[in-house]
Amino acid sequence: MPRALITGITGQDGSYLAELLLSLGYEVHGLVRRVALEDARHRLSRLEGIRDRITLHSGSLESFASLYRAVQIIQPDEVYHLAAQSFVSYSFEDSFSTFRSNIDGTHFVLESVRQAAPHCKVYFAGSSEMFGNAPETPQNEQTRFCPRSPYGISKLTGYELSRNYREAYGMFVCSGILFNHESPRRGYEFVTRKITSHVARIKQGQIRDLPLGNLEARRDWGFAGDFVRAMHMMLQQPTPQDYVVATGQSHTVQEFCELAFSHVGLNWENHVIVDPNFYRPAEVFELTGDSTKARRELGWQPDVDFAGLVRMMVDADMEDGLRASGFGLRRE
Ligand code: NAP
Ligand code: F7E
Repeated sequence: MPRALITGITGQDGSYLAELLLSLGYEVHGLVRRVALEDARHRLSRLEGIRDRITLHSGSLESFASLYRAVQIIQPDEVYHLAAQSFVSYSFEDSFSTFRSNIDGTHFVLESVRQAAPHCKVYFAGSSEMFGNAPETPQNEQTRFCPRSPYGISKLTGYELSRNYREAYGMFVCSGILFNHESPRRGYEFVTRKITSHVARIKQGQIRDLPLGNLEARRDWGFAGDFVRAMHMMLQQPTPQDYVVATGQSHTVQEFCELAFSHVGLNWENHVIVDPNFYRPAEVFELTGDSTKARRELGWQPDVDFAGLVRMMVDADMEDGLRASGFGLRRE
């Protein structure tokens, strides 16, 4: 039975990946911050359905000792390094802690594997934010990186560290350059979940408005459940390589709003307010991925399209709202 360690298992991608690996017969271990174990109901909520089938180890990206210990004890065949300070906006507020978590944390994971389990394969969660305002559209593995945020810089450094460990020590390390992927498990601070959770609360009469920043920003949004399949596929290849993973279709924040509001019979223009507080000091205006290599070499393709994603997220938030207000219980 193959053994996997997932850092960031409590996050959106970590939870989907853990489910995928369990379904493939893996023994799944996850690294979690100690506080998560103290407040399991809240902090492990995304793992609710699989909690008794995975083993959690406490540790943090700030501590080499905790990462080394986890790798040494578990002796994994595959490490999926997903843990990170992942919110771009916050990286402008505190670039220092973002760099510490995302750069040092990645370095610690790679060095732990090198020292304690050198034959283990490693997946690094790279990001389309490494492209920034790229000189060409769509972006592929050859496109020049030009990050526009401390987050993007931290991911680019993690990507370079991963490449260096692969080249210097012959380790099997792959970076996925993943474009935005969303789901009903997305954090509420990201724009898609902010929109769908507000749409549900507006529809249910709890609030009236949705304050947003740049409505013209364009992103290539896919479904997280589709994207974690690509992470696993990368580590099953004969040689370690880096891959862009994306749907190839991009939409503006406004288009996301239009679809989300209209799905529940509302007009977005009656509710969305542009609030400059949500603008970023440096914006990435457009990202669209060319995942030809992943499709050709991994056989990967997404199952959920943009409209399907928006409907899935709005429906889930509507259901959550009804359950919280007791309607769901009354209906049953
Ligand atoms: P997420 O939901 O924000 O999850 C982040 C995970 O990292 C959480 O489990 C979090 O644990 C953990 N973490 C954060 N700081 C930590 C620390 N100091 N020590 C230990 N654990 C820490 O992110 P996601 O959307 O699943 O994304 C997964 C990875 O892919 C991230 O590296 C992200 O940067 C990258 N990525 C995401 C996207 C996307 O569109 N989703 C696209 C490209 C790349 P807590 O629960 O304790 O906070
Ligand atoms: O912003 C604009 C905002 O925060 C998307 C992370 O998973 O994907 C994610 O990063 C766009 C930006 O995601 C609001 O300015 C407008 O242009 O949902 P987001 P992100 O910054 O693209 C990449 C690939 C990652 O790797 C990251 O980890 O939407 N926008 N108004 C807004 N964004 C937010 N959050 N809130 C607003 O009110």
